[in-house]
Amino acid sequence: MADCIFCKIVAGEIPADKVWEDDHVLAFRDIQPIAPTHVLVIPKVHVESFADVDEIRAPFLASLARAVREVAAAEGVDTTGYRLLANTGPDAGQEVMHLHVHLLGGRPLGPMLSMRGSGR
Ligand code: DGP
Repeated sequence: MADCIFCKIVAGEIPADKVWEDDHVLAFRDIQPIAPTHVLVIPKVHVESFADVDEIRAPFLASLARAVREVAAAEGVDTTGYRLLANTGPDAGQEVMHLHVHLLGGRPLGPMLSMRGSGR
């Protein structure tokens, strides 16, 4: 998609620190890491979010799962643990409208959600 920054990374038009890829999925380091391991795993095809994953776009999901497994092992967080996070839509603060899974690890990650603000 023309104006999508992650599509440009897939196309090689913008540089990225790539750590894993196959025909369907690319994994690269987040430009603003919040943990020692902070890798983004994305489908090469443009899909906005998990809300847009249907039967036609679903084939990348197996690659995504494999990427997570292999990146976690390569980063040495497969035994210590890691968090997968996919911000979806405005309340989650999704900034880049191309589906991406954050793989975070390398330190204790604390509670899943910020304790600030109301839970309800
Ligand atoms: P989210 O808030 O879930 O949409 O996270 C988007 C993430 O994408 C954010 O952590 C920063 C990262 N990011 C944005 N632009 C670039 C870029 O050009 N290169 C890389 N490597 N990461 C980017």
